[in-house]
Amino acid sequence: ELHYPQRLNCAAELLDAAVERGAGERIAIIGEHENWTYAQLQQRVDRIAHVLRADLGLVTGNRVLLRGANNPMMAACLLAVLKAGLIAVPSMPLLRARELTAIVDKASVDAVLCAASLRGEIDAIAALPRHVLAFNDPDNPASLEAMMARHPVPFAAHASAADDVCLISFTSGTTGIPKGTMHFHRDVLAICDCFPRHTLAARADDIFIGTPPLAFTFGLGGLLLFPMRFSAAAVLLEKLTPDTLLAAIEKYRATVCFTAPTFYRQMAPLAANHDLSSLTRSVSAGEALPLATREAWQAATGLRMIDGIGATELLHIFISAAGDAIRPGATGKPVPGYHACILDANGLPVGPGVIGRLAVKGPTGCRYLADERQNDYVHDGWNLTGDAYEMDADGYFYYRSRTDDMIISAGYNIAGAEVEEVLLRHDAVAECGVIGRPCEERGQVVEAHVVLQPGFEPTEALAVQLQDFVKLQIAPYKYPRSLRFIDKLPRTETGKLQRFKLRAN
Ligand code: 3UK
Repeated sequence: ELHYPQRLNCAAELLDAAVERGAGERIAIIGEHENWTYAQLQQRVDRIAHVLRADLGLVTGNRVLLRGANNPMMAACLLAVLKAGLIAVPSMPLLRARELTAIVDKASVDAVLCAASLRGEIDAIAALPRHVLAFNDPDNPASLEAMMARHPVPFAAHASAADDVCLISFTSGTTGIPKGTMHFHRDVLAICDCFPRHTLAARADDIFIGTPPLAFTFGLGGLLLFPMRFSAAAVLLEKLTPDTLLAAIEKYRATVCFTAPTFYRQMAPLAANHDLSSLTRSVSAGEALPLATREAWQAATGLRMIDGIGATELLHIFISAAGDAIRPGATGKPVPGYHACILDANGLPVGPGVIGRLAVKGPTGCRYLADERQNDYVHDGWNLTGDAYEMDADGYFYYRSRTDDMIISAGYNIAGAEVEEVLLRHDAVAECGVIGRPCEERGQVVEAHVVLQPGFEPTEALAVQLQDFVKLQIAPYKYPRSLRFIDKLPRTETGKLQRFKLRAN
């Protein structure tokens, strides 16, 4: 059970508290061009908070859209919005004017803080909010930096209530339409006091690194909130690739890495070129972690990966396992603080070995903006995820598929992830996505979309070889009767496969 005071400002609790406990001179943020100590970060945050309140005249509860890649100023802006008692609405860097317009409208945005390099799509919004300020733009006299220079420190944190909304986060839109979820000040602290405290055992000498954008709660937690809660350091870099992430782990001697399974899959064969001896924990989330990827990363680095399922609705990871508790193939057990169970179609709990819908209860939970799916998603404090899961007799949870991705072919239930897992073990396969293609005779047929490793040709013979490969390893009715070669899988900015796009192909 977590208990927080009724008056609680999460940014003050993370940042000011770190300085007060003596972390002021420790490095908080490591950027491409600069490092900031906790005291330096606090000064920036306080000046930005003054700009928001004094210059823009924003008042408690106003909503501020944030747009920027992972860099120190983006982090400072986020914290300043929270500290000033405003509501942060982070947006993914690759979004276009059309999608931003929908977010500005849906979240009733009052002001925008935008990295100068990403300003174009903001200016293309027809009904722009009253205030738009650019940052990372030091030479522009109208920039946020110029305005900051005119303000003193400190800024007294707004005395928020623990259950004031401070964050509106949009889901990745794996199924097409992003949904807004609202979170309280206490939720922001609660995620810091669950997964990183108990599963990661985060410490002050940790250096966090990874790819998820701060606009995605996976990145917001892993690359900003968690490190601050433990007086640790965060490396914030833009535009990482598997190669540059490996180089950055080596350069900054990072200890904890957060990224998606595809990144680990691509990094594994390159790992031998780098000294990764500093790394002690590698966290995979966002999508199911195939066993083949876990094994490849472990063979390359000696590290046992920490898989964890999280969701924007719940803010961060709620089922996971680390160290000796890891059971390959399973996501893990509920993170201390959370409870999970599996429900049948009638909403009743099922026992071990039965696939059903995953339900989760804990200190964080979903309130949808505009009530969109509230009643479908939350029953009695239990959040119903869109995931089909199975439990074993020891209480480990195994991912099977998204509930709406379960393939039903000739009466059989087939989880695409299981077929993908087998295909990924074939030397010719770099990446793959398996879907159900509607078919008159069988209802659906299993269809694999395969990206080949360099050096392999997309021939009919190879397709047959891959189909036979699957038939030999799992029940033959699961093999992909249809197999297509493609150059690249469609993914969201958060690294998730967009199966709906494969289905539309
Ligand atoms: C899927 C996983 C299997 C699952 C997220 C960590 O992904 C995050 O949030 P989203 O709202 O998506 C949630 C959905 O993604 N998923 C995530 N992790 C796993 N499936 N194994 C996993 N390890 O379908 C879930 O319902 O974009 C992840 C932290 C914060 C997050 N927001």
